[in-house]
Amino acid sequence: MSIVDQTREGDILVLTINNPPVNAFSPGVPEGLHAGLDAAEGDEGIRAVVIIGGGRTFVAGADIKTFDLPREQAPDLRGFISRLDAFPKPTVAAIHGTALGGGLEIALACHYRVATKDAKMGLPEVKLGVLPGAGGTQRLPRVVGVQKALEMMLSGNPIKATEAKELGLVDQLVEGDLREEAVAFAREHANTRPLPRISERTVEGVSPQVFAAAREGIGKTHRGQLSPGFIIDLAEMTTTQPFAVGWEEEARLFMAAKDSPQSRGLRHIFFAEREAGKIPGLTRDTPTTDIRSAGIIGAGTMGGGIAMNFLNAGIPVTIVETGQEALDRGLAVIRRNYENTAKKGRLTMEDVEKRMSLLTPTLNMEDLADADIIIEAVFEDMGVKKDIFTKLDAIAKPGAILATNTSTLDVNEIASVTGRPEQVIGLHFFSPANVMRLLEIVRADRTSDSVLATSMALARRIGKVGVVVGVCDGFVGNRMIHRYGDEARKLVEEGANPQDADAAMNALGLPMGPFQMSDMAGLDVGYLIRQHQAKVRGLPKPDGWLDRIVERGRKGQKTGAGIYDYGEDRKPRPNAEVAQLIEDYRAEKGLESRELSQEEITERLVYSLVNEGAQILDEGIAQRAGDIDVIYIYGYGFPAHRGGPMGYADEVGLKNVVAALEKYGQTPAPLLRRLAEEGGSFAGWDRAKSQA
Ligand code: 3H9
Repeated sequence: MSIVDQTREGDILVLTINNPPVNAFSPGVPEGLHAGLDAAEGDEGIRAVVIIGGGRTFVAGADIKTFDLPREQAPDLRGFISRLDAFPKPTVAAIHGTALGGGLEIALACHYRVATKDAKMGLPEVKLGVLPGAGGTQRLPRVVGVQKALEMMLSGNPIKATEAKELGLVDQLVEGDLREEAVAFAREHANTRPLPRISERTVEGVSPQVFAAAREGIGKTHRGQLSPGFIIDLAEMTTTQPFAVGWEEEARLFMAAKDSPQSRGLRHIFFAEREAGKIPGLTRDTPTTDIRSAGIIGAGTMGGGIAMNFLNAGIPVTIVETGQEALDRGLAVIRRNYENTAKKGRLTMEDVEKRMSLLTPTLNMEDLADADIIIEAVFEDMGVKKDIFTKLDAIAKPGAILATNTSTLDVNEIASVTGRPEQVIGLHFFSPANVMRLLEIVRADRTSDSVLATSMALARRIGKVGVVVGVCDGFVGNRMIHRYGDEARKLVEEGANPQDADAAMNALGLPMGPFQMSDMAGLDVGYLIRQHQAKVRGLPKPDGWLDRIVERGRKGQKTGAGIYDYGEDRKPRPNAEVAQLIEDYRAEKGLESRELSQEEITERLVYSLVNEGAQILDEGIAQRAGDIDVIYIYGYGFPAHRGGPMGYADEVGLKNVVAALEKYGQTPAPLLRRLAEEGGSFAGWDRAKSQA
């Protein structure tokens, strides 16, 4: 089997692309396709060409791994597309699986498109910080209209073949054998002339308002990003310029977007997310168990949110509480959440009832005896957790996974009270657990490979991005956020306003800065942790400015007042009393106040994450720097187009990060210093580790 097979079906030539797993347009594919077109052109007996994908899909687009190659070495998708568009004999794209990015662009340059009913097609380039660069911005609006094309290109989400048929993007849906029907279709249209070329169509009657609205929209959905604006400009050109002009401009803007740090960041995240799913030592053959039922202990905010993930995936849940009132309250919250989603039209009331019917409330822990997985989600107290796991050990069936949702406690210690520590794992959901996509999967010393592999598969099934981490205080995400929180408080001691710190992070693209986030999480949580840690270490009672705010009863959003004030709209507003409290605090402690630039604030906050991240890597708590980036994007709102904190540090240059840390009087972590001295990067460290 060659990378592009040529098979003759009488007067039709079928070109099958065989580049598993997703038939990306990698080196070798254009050569194979050109050879096919040469053959078709040179043989009078061939009247039409069908292009089809071998394996599970059509073409998933340009090969993202080739984006960093010099232009002359990268596969020439645009060159192939130009030839396809001008090809003198009819061409038919036969689509199954997905036709994405360059894949859909190939299909759009064909004269006809047929697709299986379950196929999907889209232009997801925006998710990689680029734009459809092989004619997509010029052809899609000419077929489906500007409005729909903008929607598809700006969201990057694919549409189903059935919708594509209604939009005229697909000429025929196929129920039976795709190849056979595509060949028949090609034969039927073999003599049609002139050939229908999308590039020859015109777009008319589009109000300029459409583009104005789209520009306003991306200010909210893609704040600070480059490529969405380019996409709108290019779509607009379809209404004002001939195809050839838009086609050239598209090439120019594609290169500008591709070579931007934003695209490098997003591409890094694309691969990091996929790498995160790979665990050294585990293979496809590692046995997993099928999770058919779940038990959850605790019907509070966390337990309820976790339950919803399972119910959404159709997995029955038994939820346990200690008192009827708490149980009823927990259930009511779940129902209300679902009903609110239904009000927004994203669920039907039938769906709501179906999900609720999968939920069994109980006060009796023994009812968990049949559950395939049990997740404990009670408050953070080692004594309580040990007590629960001792009971679970007696109740749970053999082979059941016993998971804790602890965000800080030692999973090894929790596992030690059971007679089956190999079945114990940490599953750290992030609040709100039904919304946040991150799941830290905490591998304890004795967690079995099978439990780990099952947990990873389960994460995917319930729509989470699972990342494996090791046991330490706060695991990866919270351990880093504690350092960041400390730094944020110090910035305020030195003279910054809380709103300065938040504004710096908002400018970087984080929806919430450190103090907006603390107010949302509840200031009392951090307060209690600090008090507890001081007590355990025999240190005096903490008395920072933030502690004093909490002691005034300002606990954050939930009390309408924290570092900021909150009204009905939940928008933070600076409070004069807090400003005075901070000023008094500085005066009392003899702290000199100075003006801090946004640059200093940004560097100190982000590099505090990077520095702790490097230490975490060195200790083996995270497997890869890319894993840390995935954690920060899905768990803490770090913007993907910045590449996550570690990717961001790579982009800045580790030497510069070390120099900045030293300038601010901080000690760079040994791994960070070493990589900087070697001229290395975190991405390079990940690569070297994966090859070791
Ligand atoms: C483009 O087309 C630009 C043009 O407009 C202009 C050019 C001039 N390249 O996700 P999975 C790998 S931009 C290279 O786990 P799934 C992936 O890394 C492109 N590699 O599978 C993974 O490798 P590994 C626009 C790719 O079934 C393996 O394939 N297209 C590419 O869950 C399996 O992937 C896109 O953005 C690629 N294009 O999902 C589509 N795609 O096994 C991006 C995948 O070593 N791809 N790989 O970890 C996807 O959205 C999903 O991969 C897809 C399959 C839905 C196709």
